[in-house]
Amino acid sequence: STRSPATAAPSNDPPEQTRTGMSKAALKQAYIDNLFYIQGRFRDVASTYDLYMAAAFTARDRMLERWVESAQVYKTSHARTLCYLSAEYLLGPQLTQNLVNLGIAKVARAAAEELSVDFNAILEEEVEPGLGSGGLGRLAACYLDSLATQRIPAIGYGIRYEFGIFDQVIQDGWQVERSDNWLRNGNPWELPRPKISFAVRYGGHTEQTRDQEGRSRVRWVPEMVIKGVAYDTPILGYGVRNANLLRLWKSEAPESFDFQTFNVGDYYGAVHAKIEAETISKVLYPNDEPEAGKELRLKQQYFFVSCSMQDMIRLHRNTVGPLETIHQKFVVQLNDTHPALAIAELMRLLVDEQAMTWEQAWSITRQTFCYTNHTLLPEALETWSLALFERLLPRHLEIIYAINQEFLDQVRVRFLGDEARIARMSLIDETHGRRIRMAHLAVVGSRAVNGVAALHSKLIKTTIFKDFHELAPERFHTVTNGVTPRRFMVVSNPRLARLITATCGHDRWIGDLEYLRDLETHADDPVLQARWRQVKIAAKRDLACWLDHHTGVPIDPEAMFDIQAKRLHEYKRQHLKVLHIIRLYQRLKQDPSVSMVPRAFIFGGKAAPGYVMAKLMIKLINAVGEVINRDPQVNGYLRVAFMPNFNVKNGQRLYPAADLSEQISLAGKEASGTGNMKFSMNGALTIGTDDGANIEIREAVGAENFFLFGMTAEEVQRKQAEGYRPWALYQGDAELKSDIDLISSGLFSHGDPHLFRPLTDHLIHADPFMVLADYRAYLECQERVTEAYAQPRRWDRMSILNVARMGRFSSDRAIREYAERIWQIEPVVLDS
Ligand code: NBG
Repeated sequence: STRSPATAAPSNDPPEQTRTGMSKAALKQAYIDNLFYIQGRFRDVASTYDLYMAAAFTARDRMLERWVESAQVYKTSHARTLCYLSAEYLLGPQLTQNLVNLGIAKVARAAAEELSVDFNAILEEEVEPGLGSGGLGRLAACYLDSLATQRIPAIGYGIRYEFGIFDQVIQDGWQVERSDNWLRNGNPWELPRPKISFAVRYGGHTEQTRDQEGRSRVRWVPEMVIKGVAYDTPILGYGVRNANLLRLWKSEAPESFDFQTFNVGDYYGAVHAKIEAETISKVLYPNDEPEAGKELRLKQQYFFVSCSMQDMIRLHRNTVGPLETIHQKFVVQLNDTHPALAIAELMRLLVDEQAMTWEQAWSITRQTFCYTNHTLLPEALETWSLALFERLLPRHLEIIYAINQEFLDQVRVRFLGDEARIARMSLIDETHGRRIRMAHLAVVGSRAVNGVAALHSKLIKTTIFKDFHELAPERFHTVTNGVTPRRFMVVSNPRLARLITATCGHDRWIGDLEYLRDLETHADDPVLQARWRQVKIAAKRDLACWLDHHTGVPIDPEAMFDIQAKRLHEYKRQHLKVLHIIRLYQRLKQDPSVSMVPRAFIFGGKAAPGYVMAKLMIKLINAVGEVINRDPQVNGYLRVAFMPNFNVKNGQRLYPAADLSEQISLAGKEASGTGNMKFSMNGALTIGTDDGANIEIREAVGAENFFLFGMTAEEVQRKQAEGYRPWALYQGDAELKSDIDLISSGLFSHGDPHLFRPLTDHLIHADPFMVLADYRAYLECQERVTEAYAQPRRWDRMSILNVARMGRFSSDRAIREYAERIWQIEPVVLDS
């Protein structure tokens, strides 16, 4: 038997399995062992942190077994493999998720409890890797889960930021950012791979040379060389033995960091160079921060893309061999344009370093890449100033010029003499002081381009990529986003998961969400409805308790929980929600006897640190909340709370507790939305515009189970073309006017009429996201919500049907669509 530092009940597993056995006895023994050998602690003196680490390592040992097995099978079967390139992965806490995917969530909890370990306290201890800012990064994390679950061999490549998305605290109603030092206690889920590292070069110049055969070649003489080191995190699938790899790169100074490479004796200069190298993977830039002057961000993008492409070539060499077939072995998916430089980098590696001809390299590259667009907002479309780009990546600029020339020549032949079109399609924007258009590079270098919801995919073909669509319509696809039901149902809402399993008589829905349909026939069953309501109220009680503790706002769990949680952005229109709250407030003040369904308005979300208007919106929400929550005349009916630091962990507290999900972006602006899916899967009803995936959710759940309001994307376009005049709307609607005027009166700002003026003035005079145009429709729709909520049985039925019909919004479905229609990758089954 094993040397055992402490006694647990003897294991039933054979001795060789004590390290990875799944029985309760084996888990207990492993837990005690890990506490001893990894944390150097015995039970009595172990802190919650020690207990968490021991639990994490106990899970990890079991994951590694599957991971190594997967790697072996993938290697020997020469499986076609996906490389998912993303600057962001918003993973969320790992422990429960991994236990669920190992299939030992229950037994592990029981084992911990037998050791008198408070499992919930351990979970609270876990710090989440916030390596993303919002939907895009979270989507990448959901896709990792589903890639493994769908048995698609995949590597996720990204950056191991030392500081993830900032932690948000609310002070005096304002957002204050705190750095997110998520690695300070160590990260039990990652394995450093110091031997997997690549040199990454920056700056300098290029030289024309000739190789032995006399062919002309380009040599890049960089000014700075750093190195990227791999840190691997295993990603388990659910209900399968497959495990995939998330490989994140950390930047370091190269080994040759010594006094030779720098001026002899310049010790401080050498240290400075080391710091500069380490800075590259230091901090995440939220993707809604403006690019201007973000030289470091361009360095980051190139850094991870270069390491990843070099790694891909290395893996191909190790397994398959001839470079000419690399596009048969690998397909690279670009998660937005942040990794689009990979196209130029692969060209450089093939042509300059592997001596391939340009034609062959381009043919391989064009067959390797696929690109997903995630936004139509012009300010979010990445461009880099040519001057900056040239200074940092002189060779890549030449490559981009060459790609552009070849491409534009094709366009010229196809559309004779249409020079305006050439200018529009060029990879270089000459109209705003020469800039490189990353989206154009991504489209030109990819064989498939897709949007993330039906409407969005239609819009990219008619707006930003119209010319490209006319040139090559067959390249455009659509894949509607999805989210993983493991994390967003099983992990975050165990009560609901249990009820669904009991009602359906199986838990197949966890691995195939279409099985939720089995709930449909029970939608009118009063017994299920009663239980459904109990599950919801229990989640609401948990959230109310958390909010009371963290914000001091007491909330009645019986109230309708009306939640808007997402990044703060004008296009998402949190201020439209605020106008609704103010309207209800005024109605109650004017007539205290008016009948009203009690509502708790709960917000959550971070604003980009430099986005002044978004930060003012946070202040406004809190300011309105302060007045309402303090006013005994209304606070039995209305409560407003702002959940600080909305991240994956806190999101998991919100989704189960929502009655109403607010998805109120201006039509045409929200590419898809994924929070909309998470809420609906947890039984919230949606009030939403005709935007993004809302449209498909409404189709799926049935129009009668969805609260639709507002203009369509077409109406928005038409109104904007006609000339939109918010001032007239403001003047023409007495209630709207008085709601806005109440903000500017100073009521919510201790008498200061100036504080919110930038916001109210902007609404009245510009209103780019047409809050005023949708205000009336929104209020009317909210009346319908109130009416429905007042009929509990009707509401329960709608809620059950929402969940029952959400199968389509599993990320498993999305990944299957990518695999079949875009990647042409087959699942690899591991049998044992
Ligand atoms: C976001 C969109 C969301 C969408 C996610 C995931 C960016 C650039 N885009 O609507 O705003 O759900 O991507 O596709 O973050």
